[in-house]
Amino acid sequence: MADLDVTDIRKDFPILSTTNHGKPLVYLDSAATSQKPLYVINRVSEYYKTFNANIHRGLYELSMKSTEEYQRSKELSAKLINAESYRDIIYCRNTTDAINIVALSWGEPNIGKGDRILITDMEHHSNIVPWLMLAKRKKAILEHARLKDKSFVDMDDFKEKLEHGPKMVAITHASNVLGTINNAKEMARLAHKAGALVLIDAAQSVPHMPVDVKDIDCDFLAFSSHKMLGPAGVGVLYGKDQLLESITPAIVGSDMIRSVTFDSADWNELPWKFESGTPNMEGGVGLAAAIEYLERIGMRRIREHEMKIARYALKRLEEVKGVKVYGPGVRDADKRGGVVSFNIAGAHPHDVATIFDSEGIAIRAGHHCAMPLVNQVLDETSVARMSFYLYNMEEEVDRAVDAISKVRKVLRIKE
Ligand code: 7TS
Repeated sequence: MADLDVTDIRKDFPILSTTNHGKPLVYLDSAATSQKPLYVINRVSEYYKTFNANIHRGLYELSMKSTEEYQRSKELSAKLINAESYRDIIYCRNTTDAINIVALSWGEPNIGKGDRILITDMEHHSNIVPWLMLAKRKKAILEHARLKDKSFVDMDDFKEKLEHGPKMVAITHASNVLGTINNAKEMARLAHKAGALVLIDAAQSVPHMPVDVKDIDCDFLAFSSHKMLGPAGVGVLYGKDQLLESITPAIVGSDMIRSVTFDSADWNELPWKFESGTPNMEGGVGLAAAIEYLERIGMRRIREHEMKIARYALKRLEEVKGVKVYGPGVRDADKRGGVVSFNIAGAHPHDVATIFDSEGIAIRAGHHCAMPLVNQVLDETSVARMSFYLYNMEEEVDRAVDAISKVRKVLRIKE
């Protein structure tokens, strides 16, 4: 497989030629949100300039064009994750919203007193809090599978907790702190054997690697457009057709209704029954462009590139004294994505991020919305994190490693 031509790719992203504090920008925070190529920017602009109209409402050409393009976006999303049909693709606001839709629409009528929900110790708040609140409302039990080597889900513990018979197993496909990529297929197989439904938080996997919902055989899967070159404000919830058919939406009104009287209402067909009110039409059109762009490059090649750059970063950081790296090590680089969290002995991660910023380098520091993982498992209050995407280069890792010396100098940390 040919390597990515990153120099060429970078030309598509105007922001990557800007400066930060007078230095060429090094953007290493794509796990928070990705940058956008001109192809996406222009497509959104074209939407506003040439076919902006509300979908499913107008009997005029503009509205038909807008409806068609929105529908096409769903077809592209379905194809990207190998879903059977656009019917199984619900657009919402983001991954957080998608998980909340499941916790409310499926969870409210299906979870009762004493029922169990199983997550893992490496979840983002978005895949903890909706379940925690549901469990509190219903007097249900939220369990979490432990980690092994502070890096991987401990499969013995996971299996043991499956024996408690959870009704829902909700797991992240890729951790936004450790970089670990979980074996979602095997975890889903085990969870189904134990009688549970399976939700995959794919916020950090769909943007970076091929993901196949039929192969994983998950019941639900969630991801966000803004982390995969698309506009913010669009999230994707995939669900198995029959399951979605059987669920009553929790949020109701507007276009999701088929018929209504003062006494009753019934729902539109899938996927529209889960989309109440005017959706983010320009966002949907932008996401379609993002998917086209990603697929033109190829998800497998993007995965290979990120694996290479993460391996390079791990190796470079290993050489620096006093730097602690979290998650799978270099030897397990094939089991991790392009997220590398680290700390420098004697330096608070917020100071690290501020000094990196003065060098033109954007990284994130904090608990990364995974507080139970960072505080209780890693035993840290905060970690610094570099995260890579298809437009990052090894030279940028070098600049980040050089910035560590600057951190030491500014904070007067001895070697
Ligand atoms: N799940 C995972 C694994 C995530 O990394 C994130 C966002 C979310 C869910 C929520 O996505 P949203 O689009 O609904 O916000 N993660 C991060 C991050 O690592 N830094 O900023 C946001």
